Amino acid sequence: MTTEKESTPVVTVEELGKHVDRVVELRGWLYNKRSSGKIRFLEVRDGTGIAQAVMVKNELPAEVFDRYDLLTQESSLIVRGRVRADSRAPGGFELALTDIEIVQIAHDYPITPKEHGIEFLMDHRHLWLRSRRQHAILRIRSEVVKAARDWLDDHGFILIDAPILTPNAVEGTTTLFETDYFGEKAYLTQSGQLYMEAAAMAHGKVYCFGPTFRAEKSKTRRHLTEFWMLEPEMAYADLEENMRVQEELVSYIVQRVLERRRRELAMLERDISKLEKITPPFPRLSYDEAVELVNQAGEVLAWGDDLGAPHETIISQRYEKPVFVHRYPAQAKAFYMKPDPERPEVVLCADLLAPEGYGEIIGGGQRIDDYDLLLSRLEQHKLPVEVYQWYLDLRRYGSVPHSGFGLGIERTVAWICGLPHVREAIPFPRMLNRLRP
Ligand code: NSS
Repeated sequence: MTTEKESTPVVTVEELGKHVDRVVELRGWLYNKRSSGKIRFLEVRDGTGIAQAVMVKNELPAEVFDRYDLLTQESSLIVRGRVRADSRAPGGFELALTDIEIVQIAHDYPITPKEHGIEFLMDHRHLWLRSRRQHAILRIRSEVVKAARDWLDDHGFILIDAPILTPNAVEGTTTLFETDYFGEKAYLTQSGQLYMEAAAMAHGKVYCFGPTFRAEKSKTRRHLTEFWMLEPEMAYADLEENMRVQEELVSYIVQRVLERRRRELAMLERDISKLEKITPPFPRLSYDEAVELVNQAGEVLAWGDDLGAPHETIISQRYEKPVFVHRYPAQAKAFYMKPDPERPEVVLCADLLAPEGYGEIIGGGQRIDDYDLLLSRLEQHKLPVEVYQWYLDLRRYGSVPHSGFGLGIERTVAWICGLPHVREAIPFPRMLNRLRP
């Protein structure tokens, strides 16, 4: 004989709609509870969502009804009950409860429904992840990564993993995390780019996706010391082609989130109409035009300097779509950027600035393909040429024009979710003053 307990199907909150009028089992945690005398409500979360379970006093054995009193916030529990469609219930379905099993009682869960300060919440990040907003953000992050990878996989790009430990600096030497590698100096990678250039010469179109590290000593809403980057690289592609790929990719990511994570965007009260406008093509602004625009807006920016956060904010607030700023002065950019043959003082690069004041989410451009020029740039930047010999080989053996870019996942997620700071766009942020939890 099978008992009711054994025969009850285990379902998720997300699937409740498929089981209307059937008795099902949910396994999860108590998010909240409230009582109005003979009717009691449990908000049960199971990872896929939160469902309301209704307990009615004279429909339940007293010992089941009384378990309500024992349940505290975040206690783990298994509930069984009949699924009902109810337009008043969050999600449209609720459970008419028939049984509760308590798995563990949680005592004094530190994150209560009252307001907490950001440092307190960050100290409890391992628990804060369970909260509604954080839950929505990380589901959107997961969709952003999946969408980006799907687009690249469907457009002929091959995933090639870059190493984390490396002797090579990519983006300047001031933000390197140094470590000892059996007596040799090694760094945590700042970018997989150089390795992707090698891989592009083997596979044509490639990308890597992984964590990258920069010892950023400034506290801003855009900087982490560990962040995830998606880095496509293409042989025989110029700056123009590079920008076309970016606008297609970014538009696809945004539209996929709109399609598959609408509930989460609503939870975050994101203005969907702003995201619906993200379609190709994106406007293009030369660095020279950007300098003019910034100075007209009353900020000071001298020709030759890189754009800072306030400058990016001014530019990105002018447009409803992400905007490319291209052809920066060589002096403001990394050693590997190819000079514009028509104007060698600028390089064939472009940053993509997200709208609504978000600023840079992508940096990229065409790479130097000439051996002598690359060597002289390495020397000018005082980089140790011997550890770049392998990279120079790419210009010795079948060098071709090639381009690529790096899309910062956290900045992209922060923009799509409408977050004020990148720290909520990554599960466990690492920043100047935060290594824990
Ligand atoms: O420094 S980048 O502009 N470019 C590169 O690293 C190239 N080597 C990428 C390439 O061409 N393959 O960084 C790229 C993006 C940038 O636009 C941001 O979105 C993100 O990486 N980024 C960061 N996100 C969070 N925190 C920090 N500190 C950070 N630095 C860059």
